[in-house]
Amino acid sequence: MIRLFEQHEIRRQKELEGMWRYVREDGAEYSLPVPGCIEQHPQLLTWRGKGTFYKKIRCGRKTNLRLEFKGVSHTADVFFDGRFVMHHYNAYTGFAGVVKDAAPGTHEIRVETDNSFGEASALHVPNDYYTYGGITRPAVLEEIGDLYIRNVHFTPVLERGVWHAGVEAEIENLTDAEKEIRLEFTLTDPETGDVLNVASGSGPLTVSLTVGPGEVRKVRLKAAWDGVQAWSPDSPKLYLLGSVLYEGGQALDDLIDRVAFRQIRVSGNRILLNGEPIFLKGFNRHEDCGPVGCAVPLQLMARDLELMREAGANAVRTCHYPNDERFLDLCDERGLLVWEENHARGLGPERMCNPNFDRQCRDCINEMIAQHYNHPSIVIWGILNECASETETGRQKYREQLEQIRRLDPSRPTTFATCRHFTDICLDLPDAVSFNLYAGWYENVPVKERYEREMEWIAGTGGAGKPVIVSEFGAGAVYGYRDRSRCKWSEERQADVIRENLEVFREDNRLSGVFIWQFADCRVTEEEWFAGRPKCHNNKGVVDEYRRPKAAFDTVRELYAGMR
Ligand code: ADA
Repeated sequence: MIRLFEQHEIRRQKELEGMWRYVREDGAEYSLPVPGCIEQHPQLLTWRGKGTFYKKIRCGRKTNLRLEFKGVSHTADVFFDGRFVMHHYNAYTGFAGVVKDAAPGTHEIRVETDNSFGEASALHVPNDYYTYGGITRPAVLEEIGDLYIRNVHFTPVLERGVWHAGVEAEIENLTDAEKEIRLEFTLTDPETGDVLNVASGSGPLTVSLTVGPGEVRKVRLKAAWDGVQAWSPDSPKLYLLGSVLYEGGQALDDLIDRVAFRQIRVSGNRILLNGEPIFLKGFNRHEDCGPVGCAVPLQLMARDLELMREAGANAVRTCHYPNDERFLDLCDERGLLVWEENHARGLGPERMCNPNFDRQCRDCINEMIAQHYNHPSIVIWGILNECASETETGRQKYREQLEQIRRLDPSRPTTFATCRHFTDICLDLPDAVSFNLYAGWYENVPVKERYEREMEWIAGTGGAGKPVIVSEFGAGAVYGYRDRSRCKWSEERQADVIRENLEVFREDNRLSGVFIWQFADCRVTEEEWFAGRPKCHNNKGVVDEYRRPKAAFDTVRELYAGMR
């Protein structure tokens, strides 16, 4: 399943799930599931490198084909019948390409993949999580005509108590001729089937336009709608935004997305959702789940959200990369608040100066925002977790990336999680200040004291007066290891550390949110210092990699329940 709702009634869409042939660079052959991680295969448990996926598809008639991959780890070159279609880097964002005039009959899709580390890859590096390999998220094949809708963005705004929304669509003309078209946008309540009226009149919102030969044309409209119900964590009301493209009265193409009316902004040191302050009680969550690796299926995503809810959380941070859209769809439906961030973890000044760093970050941000813009659950964009925000080189990159985000989406606040305690020089740049603090774990000091020093320091920086979030805190425990001495790695010690932290944070009105590191244990790369982690896992999950709750799970449940 690609999304949690149908995206097309006109365009034909087929998911390319199933078994694909996979040939490793040394010639070894396998049959592997898509979506899936190569590491699921017993002979590929720790294998890293190049490999090629093959799939035969059938075309019933002559048509243009749009091929979309939601995630390939981490570099992909796609070919159709041997012809190059597209190149993409980064496992955590999708990409698409068009093959014009495919003939009826059998065709071959070939995807050359590479998940190795090296100079060409600035963001996928040995890290405190695992870079799996394969076609790890769904892949889709669509039949499109000569004109199609590439994307539609929906921006809700509350103006003098009335809900308006900006609608911005991107249309591509694949022909050599100029085309006259009409676009129609409708909002439907998915539960009742009722169509919402534009406040200024009845019927859908429409616009006529000309699209030049080979042009990608953008069009922007704005309207107020009647009878709108706002989206909030308690009442996550969603609507279907249907966009239809007509040429000469004939419906050629459509795109349906799910949208909602909600507004998020920062005022002073508060984050406001529809004008009301919110407090984020969250978990950091990696996409990683025992034997399925990062290719987490829908039922396990849903289970993760059930467990988070059971623990009393209302928020999740998609550390340290954009997530599978089905997870975001679930958050939209359940009213969970999401901090989504671009892909980068712990890159020092040297790695930030990799010649590919800027471009790969820019692409990741462009794709993350283009693809996830309409999710109401995303309330904050993050960048560059624990990178070199204490250096001038770092500052320039933080500034550029935050500016890029604001250009693409001024409707959401921004932040980044810093660990450059007392040395960070970038806290004036984002809308909210976030810091990772491991008092009681890496720093063997009382939490209260350490936290107060941090807050005092922030108050004297460019971050003063902004909302403050503790973006990470926690401790490690090996599941099942109980010890009455409460020693390191015991479940007891982890529960103690989390308790001490939450007891301090819950008393402090200055905070706008806290995110426990982390929801579930995840696999780490067996290289550099990460190899020292017990079981080659980051064991700070309050559930283990099989989602078995540790003692800390109940501690979180108890303390989150009593927090505002
Ligand atoms: C950092 C980092 C996380 C994780 C954590 C830890 O704060 O942001 O990705 O590595 O530390 O467990 O040490």
